[in-house]
Amino acid sequence: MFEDRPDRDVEVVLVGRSNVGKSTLMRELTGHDFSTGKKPGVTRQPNHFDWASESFMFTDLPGFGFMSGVEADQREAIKTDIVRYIEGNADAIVAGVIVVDGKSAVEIIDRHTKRGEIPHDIEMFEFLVDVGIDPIVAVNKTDKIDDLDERLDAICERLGLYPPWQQWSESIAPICAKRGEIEPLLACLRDRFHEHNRDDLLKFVT
Ligand SMILES: Nc1nc2c(ncn2[C@@H]2O[C@H](COP(=O)(O)OP(=O)(O)O)[C@@H](O)[C@H]2O)c(=O)[nH]1
Ligand SMILES: [Mg+2]
Repeated sequence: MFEDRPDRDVEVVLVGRSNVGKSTLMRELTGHDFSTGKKPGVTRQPNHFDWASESFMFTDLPGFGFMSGVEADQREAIKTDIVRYIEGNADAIVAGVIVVDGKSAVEIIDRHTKRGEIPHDIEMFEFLVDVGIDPIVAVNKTDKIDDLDERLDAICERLGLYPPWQQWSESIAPICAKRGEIEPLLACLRDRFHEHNRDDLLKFVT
């Protein structure tokens, strides 16, 4: 189980497979670089970035799914930790952001589905809904995608959200974390803060 969670009333969590750009996005959201000195994709403990004065924090949870050099049972243990963390802190979590690699997400989802497995991202989406957290899907690496609208429609379809994706702009946020183009996600976060009557926190997502 993860330890050392700062005691904060309001939290935004980032979840997603390894290498989708969570740490890069975290850097854009907080201005702090968490990747220094660490190999990408090997974070096994959450990275918290918090403001004690506001009782607010962003949390980058460890990656799930395939990671080279990590055994299957270890991956399962990380996933269990993530699920328990979100369940245990659901009251504080005002937004759960599932980060996906827009270029490969559909292919990976379909590969798992063909094998009769529930794809990790779909499972996480449904899990967040179950614990009362409306998921936001941040579709990252849009710089690598030519047919963005089609991709976003395909992602919506896999999530059970009826296309076109523009109907779901409160839940689907195309971003390019590497270039700092994250406004669609910030807009989603502003919505969630407002819904939770926390307009005082809007300054963190402008
Ligand atoms: N092309 C592209 N690459 C990105 C983007 N965001 C992150 N990356 C790259 O994806 C790789 C994994 O990023 P990282 O933030 O470590 O992913 P994490 O494992 O989910 O934390 C790195 O090489 C990043 O530079 C993006 O918007 N576009
Ligand atoms: Mg990372």
